[in-house]
Amino acid sequence: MERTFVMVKPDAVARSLTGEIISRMENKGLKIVALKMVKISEEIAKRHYEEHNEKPFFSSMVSYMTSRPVVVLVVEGVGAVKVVRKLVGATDPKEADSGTIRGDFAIDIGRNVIHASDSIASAEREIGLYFAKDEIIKYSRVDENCLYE
Ligand code: 3AN
Repeated sequence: MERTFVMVKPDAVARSLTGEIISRMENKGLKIVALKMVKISEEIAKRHYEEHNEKPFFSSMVSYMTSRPVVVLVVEGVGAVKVVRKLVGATDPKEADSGTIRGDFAIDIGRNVIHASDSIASAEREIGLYFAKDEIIKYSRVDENCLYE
């Protein structure tokens, strides 16, 4: 089983899209193993997006990410990193396929409703930024025998 990190971004929380976005992951067969609402600090936002710190949009992105609450999750399943990225769609919502979360609910790259880790290494780093080890819960979905061969 693989784990990935997901954030329902401030725009999506403010638009009451949290339930819809989480439902798409649950319906796919992924298991939520950690979840909380947080208002992130500037320090965490800067660490999260440190690879973009030279980009022109960095400071406006950090102020946006810290302006309102977000919902952070750890999601588990076979191939979870890739599976969630496919559910999320392309970074620019104008390019994202219909049927994906960004394709269906966003139009502007600076308000693209969701973040999901792009690799197993990023997932480990990002999970560690937002969650303590004891916040990740082991349990079974009752439909696991139907979801997996
Ligand atoms: P993804 O979130 O799909 O992994 P990244 O890592 O390239 O995409 O970008 C991280 C975040 O930076 C995006 N989710 C988006 O919110 C923001 N971003 C990327 N490019 C732009 C841009 N040109 N203008 C504004 N924000 C951007």
